[in-house]
Amino acid sequence: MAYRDLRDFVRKLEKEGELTRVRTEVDPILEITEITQRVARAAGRKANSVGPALLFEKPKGSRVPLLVNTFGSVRRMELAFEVERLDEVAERIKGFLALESPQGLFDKIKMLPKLAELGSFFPKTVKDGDCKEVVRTGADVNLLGFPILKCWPQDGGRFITFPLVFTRNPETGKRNVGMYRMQVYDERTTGMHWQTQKHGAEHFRRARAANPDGRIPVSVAIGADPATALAGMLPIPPDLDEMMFAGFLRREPVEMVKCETNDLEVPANAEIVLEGYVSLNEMRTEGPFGDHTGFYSLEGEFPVFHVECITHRKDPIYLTTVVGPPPQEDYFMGYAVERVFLPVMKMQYPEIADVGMPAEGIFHNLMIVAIRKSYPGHARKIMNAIWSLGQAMFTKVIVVVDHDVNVHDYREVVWKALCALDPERDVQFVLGPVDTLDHAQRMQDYGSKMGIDATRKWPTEGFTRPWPDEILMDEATKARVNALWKTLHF
Ligand SMILES: Cc1cc2nc3c(=O)[nH]c(=O)nc-3n(C[C@H](O)[C@H](O)[C@H](O)COP(=O)(O)O)c2cc1C
Ligand SMILES: [Mn+2]
Repeated sequence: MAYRDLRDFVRKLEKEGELTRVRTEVDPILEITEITQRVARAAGRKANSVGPALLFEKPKGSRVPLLVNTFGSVRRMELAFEVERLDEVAERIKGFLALESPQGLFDKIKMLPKLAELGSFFPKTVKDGDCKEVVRTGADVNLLGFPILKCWPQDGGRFITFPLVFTRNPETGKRNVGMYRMQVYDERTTGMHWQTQKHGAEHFRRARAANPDGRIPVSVAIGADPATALAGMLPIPPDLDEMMFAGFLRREPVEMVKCETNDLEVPANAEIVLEGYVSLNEMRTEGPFGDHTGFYSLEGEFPVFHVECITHRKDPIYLTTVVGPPPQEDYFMGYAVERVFLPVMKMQYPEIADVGMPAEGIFHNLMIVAIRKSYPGHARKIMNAIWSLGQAMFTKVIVVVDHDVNVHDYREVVWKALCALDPERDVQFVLGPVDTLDHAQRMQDYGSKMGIDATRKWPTEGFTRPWPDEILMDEATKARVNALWKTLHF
């Protein structure tokens, strides 16, 4: 059974010993961040987590409890998707992808139950929802009633860090949901930090081209059942509905309810909903913000979100996350995405054996790709493929290794990749779109990327010297020493 809502997941985490309640009053201004950092350090790296989920029951200045670190471990990501291993989600996706192009009648018949199942994941519109237990309009609209974090000392203000931002493509009417941070300017105004290449920004640009002085309706849901809450960060193609994908993940449709003051729909089980609009002719300075790069993202000009109505549950939980020097909670969200979408990558590029993205590579800075190389230049073909694959376009450094390198063992990667290099020959630079948050590039959103071909080089690639074997002991010697081992008293 899918989680009904966020509190249902909180109950599950508590039962599994994955959640700690903090009953002392703590300030959402900086203090909660410092506590999450200390909890993460105490957990250490070995536990594959940044410590337990934390429910702050008494954030200073608000009556609303705050939930953070919710998804900060591999185990909690598995609990969120209700699987034993993340690979199970990947297997399910593979099952659906394999449906493509049936070969004959038998294949077509076999497809039907799967297609019916797929249909059953579509979001369902309902008349009412718990997110509307309290409806606030007019003077009653006040964001400052929620325990919104100021995360780091140089942050430009308080930021809503775990929102689901709902917009519609003004041309196709298709829904998008993105997780874009929102700086709180005052009781009813925030920034809207959708980065240039993201779908919300594209909706904004298309609407502005048609009507430069108009506005677009925007609604924001905060806190929902885990699959729905996480859907905003999924790197899926434009016009593919994140709410459909959430339904797929939770194996039950997401129930959507129409907003009070605009025509958008939001998850009925949300904890808090902000309804309003973004003006197409208004930009405002946003930032700085202590970001997931471990550095501050500097001030920039971004659109402004005006809140006209707030609805929430009687006793809402405010869901948030802290980003900062890696690893933080978001590393585990990214890791789950990497595992879940690997089969999609492999479907298109079967030569890909595995992909590894170290936490310190902050998603976009480093991708290690192992391939089963089968023709000259194959490693470079894969680099170009990755730079053209959705948000993987941002990957600053791609290291391509042979399939027998374990991409998750970074020591092995450093050792073998560096041994395989003739740097001048094996490094490829390209220009193209880069991550908005990349502060080292010559300009925002546009710059360079690097691919390293760290595969064994072939004669057909112009390498005519012999390539040495890796040192490995022979089996016969190992067997003889196995027999001797106990007598050696090590
Ligand atoms: C914790 C966290 C914070 C994020 N903040 C932002 C942000 O402020 N702006 C942004 O454009 N993307 C942000 N992202 C990444 C987007 O959520 C992600 O790229 C998503 O796929 C965007 O949705 P879209 O493809 O529908 O535009 C964040 C992701 C996470 C996990
Ligand atoms: Mn999208």
